[in-house]
Amino acid sequence: WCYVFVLCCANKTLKFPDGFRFGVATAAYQVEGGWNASGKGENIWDRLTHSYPDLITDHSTGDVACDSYDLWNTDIKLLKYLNVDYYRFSLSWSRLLPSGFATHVNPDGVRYYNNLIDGLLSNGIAPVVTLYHWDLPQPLQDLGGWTNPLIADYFEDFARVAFGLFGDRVKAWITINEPASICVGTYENGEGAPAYVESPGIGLYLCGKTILLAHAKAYRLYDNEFRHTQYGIVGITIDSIWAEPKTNSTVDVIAAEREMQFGLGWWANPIFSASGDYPEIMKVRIAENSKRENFTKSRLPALNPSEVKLIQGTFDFFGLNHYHTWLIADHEYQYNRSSYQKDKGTLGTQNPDWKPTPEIVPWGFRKLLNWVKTQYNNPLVVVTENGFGDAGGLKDRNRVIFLYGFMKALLLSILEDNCNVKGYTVWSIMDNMEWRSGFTVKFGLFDVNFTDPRRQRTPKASAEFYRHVIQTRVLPE
Ligand code: BGP
Repeated sequence: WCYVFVLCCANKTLKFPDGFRFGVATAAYQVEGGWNASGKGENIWDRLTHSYPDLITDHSTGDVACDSYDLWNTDIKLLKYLNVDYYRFSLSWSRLLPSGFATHVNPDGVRYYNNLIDGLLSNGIAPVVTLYHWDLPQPLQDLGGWTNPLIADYFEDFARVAFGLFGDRVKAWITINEPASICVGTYENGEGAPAYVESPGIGLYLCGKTILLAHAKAYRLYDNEFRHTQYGIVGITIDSIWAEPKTNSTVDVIAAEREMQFGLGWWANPIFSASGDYPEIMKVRIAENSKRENFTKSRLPALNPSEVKLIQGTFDFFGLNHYHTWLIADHEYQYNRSSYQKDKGTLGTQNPDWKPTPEIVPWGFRKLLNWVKTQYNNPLVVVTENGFGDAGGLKDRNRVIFLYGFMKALLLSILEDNCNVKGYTVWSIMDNMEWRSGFTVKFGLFDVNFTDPRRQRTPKASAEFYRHVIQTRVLPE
């Protein structure tokens, strides 16, 4: 409460521009539960948590999670309490299309999302819908997942079903959440499902091309078949750290820029830049390494001119997820195998001296927003995720410090740097199933009691803080 007090009594404030929007986010697998309810098919996170429990920190699953499958109405009450402008959630592909293919649509899945969407709208909250937030139907993984280019076509089929069913009421769509987490996480680090890495340095780039094509196909589909009747907007959400050079040596400064290009430019360059292709530095370095490793062709699959044409310009906004700043140094890896790390040639560390924790670096966020502005001609940016993870508790002081700092950085980027940022989304409205960390890491504005069958939700200090910011639309200077 003292934070709210500070806000009320501050005599100098910074005001968010008119029309600026505030929201919160979740993802289907992390909150819904109902993993096999009413016709839902199996997805890769169901498979991973059931078959390899040791890979999840607390051996938990998302079988029930926050039980939003049953408690969606309670969630709407929380959203109403915060008074957010919009709620960003994702569709469970296998709840709608149990086999992954559009051959059969599950009526109970449709009913579930219709209830949620209608409930939001009748409470004045706009639905912002992510089509894909990491829960690929298992049958598609069995075909190679995102390394198989055909998945882009099945994704397009899924998008057609979603636009057709919900597009009369959903006016903002995010095709794919965090391509880097999907491709690097799955096919390079094994952090994501299915948690095995077959071909480091190879699979992730195949995945990357499929993701770019999948996004572009869904965007073009909306343009060709839905935009003229539905009048919505479609974008992709890209995650990025801010890469701060570890020292001011030329090699570290170049390495930090390379880190940005390999992390964010990989996706944003083909979609948002005039070149319509991968960043030059990626093309050059991967081609050189591939040659040394006796490949005839670069491990980075080329985008041919018709693919460039398909992908380029497929955005109505730039969805940006941001959490951390890293100090980046130039680094040469001595592996004798292919590797993304070796291709990138960088080493990241966090600075233990950053206070109150190395995770809270608002100035990095401001630099990132400026970098996006400069690189991609000041696109309309919606921050689709930003938040702080801790071990839990209702007095979440560090989360309040985090949110205050990052919102202020964002606001200054608008007011002083002319960045075109129109929305801010907190990850997450409530504690949820944090992937491989299970329920050990909490990101919520609301606490969820996971031992209570009713999954009681309780506001934390950060919920009161965010609510107050939304109400007043100002921050103290
Ligand atoms: C994002 C995901 C969210 C959530 C969040 C947690 O990358 O889209 O689903 O898991 O990360 O943040 P962190 O990356 O700090 O673990």
